[in-house]
Amino acid sequence: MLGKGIIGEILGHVASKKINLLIVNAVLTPRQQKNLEDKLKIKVIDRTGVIIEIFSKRAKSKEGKLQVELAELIYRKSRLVRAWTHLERQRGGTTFIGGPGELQIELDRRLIQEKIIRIKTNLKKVRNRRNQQRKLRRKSNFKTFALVGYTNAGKSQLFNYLTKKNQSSRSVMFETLDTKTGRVYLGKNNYIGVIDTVGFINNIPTQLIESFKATLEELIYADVLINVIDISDIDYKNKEKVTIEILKMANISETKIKDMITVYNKVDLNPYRSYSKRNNFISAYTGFGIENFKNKLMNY
Ligand SMILES: Nc1nc2c(ncn2[C@@H]2O[C@H](COP(=O)(O)OP(=O)(O)OP(=O)(O)O)[C@@H](O)[C@H]2O)c(=O)[nH]1
Ligand SMILES: [Mg+2]
Repeated sequence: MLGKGIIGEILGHVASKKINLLIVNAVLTPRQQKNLEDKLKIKVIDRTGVIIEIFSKRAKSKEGKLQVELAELIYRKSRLVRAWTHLERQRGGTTFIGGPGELQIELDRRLIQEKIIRIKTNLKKVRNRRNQQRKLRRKSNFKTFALVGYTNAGKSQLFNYLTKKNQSSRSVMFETLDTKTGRVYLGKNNYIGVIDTVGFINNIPTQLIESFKATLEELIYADVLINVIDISDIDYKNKEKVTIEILKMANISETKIKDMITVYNKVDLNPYRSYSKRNNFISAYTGFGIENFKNKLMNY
């Protein structure tokens, strides 16, 4: 992935600036990561490693923590397996088979596998509990709308504005990891349920999608999805596409994706452009366009 010239350049920086960690903004195979570490003699982490690290900092609820731990373990396990085959090959020429290092890795691998199974069992309980809660919600006859979109788009801010709840909303990545549900009065005796959930990112590690099944399942059961887009972001069109890709990866049906409502948030950050309230331009911060938007939801 990186040629000799680039490696030489990085080595130069490592030496002259006393760098001790290289972060690669791409997904590395365990082998690539190991080769880089061997060459540079410093720790290397890839995009997946960084994202999982951020997730583990944000996880607060039991469910969130379990899901992140699962992602971490799956990530670590794949690295152990490759390291093991690598060691094995190195020893190929000798008669020394099954040294202590190998045994240790094998043990670690088994421990990790046991832990993975334990966490999956726990998560299954979480999913069952959620199923129960959903059934109760069904009985109330509300339509449910789930907020989806790129991390930092303003989903939680919009959720708070609509439900008058106090879901933490901050300008950091992956502030929300858990789903939260609230009720919104649309007027004329109409209520809906709104769900706030985890944000997405480009090149999301597959381990995370796999681990966040319980959370993402909420999207399968929601009646309508709302894609929240930060229109003040110059890259918003790309992010809109990323969200659709991830929804597909999370097994959301084509029709639900096709019928998704899109809202363009943060219009207050572009004060010199005039936005029409009718075209789902909103600001979850000032409240611009939200009454219009609520009226639209009433007709769903
Ligand atoms: N100016 C402005 N800022 C907003 C608006 N909506 C949200 N923000 C800010 O954008 C940042 C991110 O908002 P969040 O609501 O946490 O975003 P999120 O989509 O829930 O992000 P994740 O939980 O990470 O997926 C926060 O600092 C919000 O205050 C808006 O309409 N205008
Ligand atoms: Mg959020």
